[in-house]
Amino acid sequence: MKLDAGLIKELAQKTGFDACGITYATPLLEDNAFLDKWIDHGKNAEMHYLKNNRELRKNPEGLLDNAKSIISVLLSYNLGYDDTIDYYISKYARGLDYHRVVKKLLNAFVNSLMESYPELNARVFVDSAPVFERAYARNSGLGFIGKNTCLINPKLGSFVFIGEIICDMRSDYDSEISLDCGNCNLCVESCPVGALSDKGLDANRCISYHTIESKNDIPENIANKITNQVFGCDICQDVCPYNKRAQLSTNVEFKRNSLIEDLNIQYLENISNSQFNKKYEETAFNRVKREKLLKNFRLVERKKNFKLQDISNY
Ligand code: B12
Repeated sequence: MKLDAGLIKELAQKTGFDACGITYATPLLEDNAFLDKWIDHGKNAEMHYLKNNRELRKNPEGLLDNAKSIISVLLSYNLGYDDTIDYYISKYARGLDYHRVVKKLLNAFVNSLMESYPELNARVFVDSAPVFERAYARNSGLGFIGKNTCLINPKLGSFVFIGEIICDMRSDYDSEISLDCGNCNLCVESCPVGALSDKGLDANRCISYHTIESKNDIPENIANKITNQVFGCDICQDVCPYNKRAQLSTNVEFKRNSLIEDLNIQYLENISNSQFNKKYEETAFNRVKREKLLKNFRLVERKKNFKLQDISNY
C-alpha cells in the first residue's frame, strides 16, 4: 500500500503548515560529499556534533528502520518585521522557540496520518537530529538552495523552518524545482564578515554562529564587524529578493514576544542564571547562557558608544 500524496498535502495544510513535499528516504550522495568536504575544511567551527553525527546523517535508515519516504514541511516565520531596533535579535528568535512549535504541529500531522494509515511507522524531526533537512526539502520540490545556503521557496522566501516525517511507506514523490540564484550575489556581497562563498557558509566567520552557538568569546576580527547583532544575524536573508516579495505568514507564535522587550544590559545584569533559564525556556534564548547574551549586549553597547564618540569628535 502506498501513501496518497494528495491526502498527505491536504492534511499538512489542515495542520497549519505552509508547504509540504515528499521524497525518497535514500542517501544523498552529492550532499554527503559536500558535507564531508565542508567538515574536513573545518567550516563547522566548534559544532562538533556535525562531525560526530555525520555518518548517521548520511542514511535515514539509521533513524528509522525500513525508511521509505521523507515528508518535508515548511512553516513560515516571515511576519513582515520592523527592524528598527537598537539591539538586533534574529527574526527566528523573536517569538516562541520554533522547535516546540514545529514539533507540536508535526506530532498533530502524524496523528492525522495514522488515522488513514494505522500501520505507518514514523518519526518526526526538526533541527536537532542528523537529517539533511535542507537537502530533503529541496528534493521534495519545496525550494532551491540559495547562495546564502538557505532553502528558498519561490513563494514563501527563506524565512521558513523545515520539519520532516521519516516513515516506512512509499508514496508518489515530488521533483526538485529548477530555479537558482542566477547572477544575484547580494547575500555574498552583503555579509559583513565574508562568511559566504561557493564553498558554502563558513561558520567560523558567521555572526549567527558566534552570537548564538559558539561557547567561546567572539574573535576580534568578527567582533569588529558586528554592529547591533546581539543574537543572530539575518543580513544574508534580508537582502534576498525572494524575501522582499515573499508571502507573509500569519503564524502568531512567531510574533515578537513581550519577553524580548525586557532584554537589555541592566535587566540581564540583575536577573540570575536560573531566573533567566526559566523565563526564556520557551523561546530560542534557551540556546544561550545569560552570561553570553550579556557579553553580546555589552559588545554592541561599546560599539554604539564608540560610534557616538566618533561623531562628536567631528
Ligand atoms: C548547523 C546549523 C547552522 C549553523 C551552520 C549553517 C549552515 N549554513 O551550514 C549556523 C549556526 C551558522 C546556523 C545558522 C542559521 N540557521 Co541553522 N541549522 C543548522 C543545522 C543544525 C545543520 C546544518 C548543516 O548541516 N550545515 C552544513 C551544510 C553543509 O549543510 P546544509 O546547511 O544542510 O546544506 C546543504 C545544502 O544546503 C547544500 N549547500 C549548502 N551550502 C551550499 C553551497 C553550495 C555552493 C552548494 C552547491 C550547496 C550547498 O549542501 C548541503 C548538503 O545538502 C540545520 C538543521 C539540520 N538538521 O539540517 C539548521 C537549519 C539549516 N538552520 C536553520 C535556520 C533557520 C538558521 C538561521 C536562519 C537561524 C539561526 N539558527 O541562527 C541561520 C541562517 C544562517 C545561514 N545562512 O545558513 C533552518 C534553515 C531554514 C532554511 N530556510 O534553510 C534549519 C534547516 C533548521 C530548521 N529545521 O528549520 N545553522
